[in-house]
Amino acid sequence: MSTLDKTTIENLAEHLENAELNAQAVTKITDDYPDMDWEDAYDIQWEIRRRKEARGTRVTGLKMGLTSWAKMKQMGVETPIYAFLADYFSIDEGAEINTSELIHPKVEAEIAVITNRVLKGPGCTIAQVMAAIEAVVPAIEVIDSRYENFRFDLKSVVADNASSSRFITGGRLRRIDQVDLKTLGVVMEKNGEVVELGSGASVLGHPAAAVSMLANMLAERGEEIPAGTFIMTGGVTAAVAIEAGDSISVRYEELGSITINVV
Ligand code: OOG
Ligand code: MG
Repeated sequence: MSTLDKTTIENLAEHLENAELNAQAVTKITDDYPDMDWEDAYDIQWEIRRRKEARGTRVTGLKMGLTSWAKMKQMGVETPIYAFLADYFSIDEGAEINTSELIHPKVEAEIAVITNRVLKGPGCTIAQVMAAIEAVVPAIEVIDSRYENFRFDLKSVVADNASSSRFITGGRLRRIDQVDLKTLGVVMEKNGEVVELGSGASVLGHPAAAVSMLANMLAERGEEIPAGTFIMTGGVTAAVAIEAGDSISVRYEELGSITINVV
C-alpha cells in the first residue's frame, strides 16, 4: 500500500537523484514524510531507476544491502534491502576513487555472483540460486548515503537506492563448485593495516540466501532477476570510511584481491 501520490514520488526521486549527481547531502526524507511506507520507498527508488534509464544510463546489476549482522549493527537496522547498479557506478580496478564526486564515501567488501538463468520468486531457494550461479566474483562497493552524516532509517535508505554509488570488480573469477561460499574468507586492509575481516557466512548465513531473498522481494512487484545478472550480495563486514590518500585492498580466499586508491 502506498501513501504518497505520484507527483510526490516523482519529486522525491528527482530530489534524491540530484543529491547524488551533485554530491550534496540532504535531510532524510522521512523527516518530511514520516508516514511513508515500504512501497513508497521502493516506488521512489524505481522512479530514480526510470529517470536514469530514460537518459540512456543502463542498469548493469543489482545488489542486496544490510545482509550481514556487522552492517545491520553499524547502521542500526535489521532488514535487508535491494537496489540497482547503473553503468557509470562501475570503476575499473586500478582506476581511482575520486572523492570530489562523492559526499562521504565508505567501502564494503562484497561477494558478487553472475547468474545464468532467470530467478523468480516467490519461493526462490538457495539451491535454485546455487544452480544458477555462473561465476563468483569479488567486489568492493563504495557506498555514499545522500543523507547528512550517513544517518537514515530503512525507508529513507531504500528510496536513496541503498546508498549505491560506485563498485569495483577484479581479482579472479571462480565457478560455484570451486569455492565454498560459506567459508570464503575476506580480509580488508586500509593503508596496509587489517581493518575488517569475515567470511561468506556473515551474509545471511550463506551469500546465495541474499540472492534468493532478492528474487523473492522482486516478486512482490512482479519483477524477476534476469539471466546474466551481476549481483552484489551485501557487505561482509562493517563499511569503512575513506578519504583522499587512502589505499584499500581486499583479499578474498580463492578469488584474488582488489586494490583501490582514493584521491
Ligand atoms: C546502505 C547500503 C548497504 C550493504 O552492502 O550492506 C549496503 C548503507 O549502509 O548505506 O550496500
Ligand atoms: Mg553494499
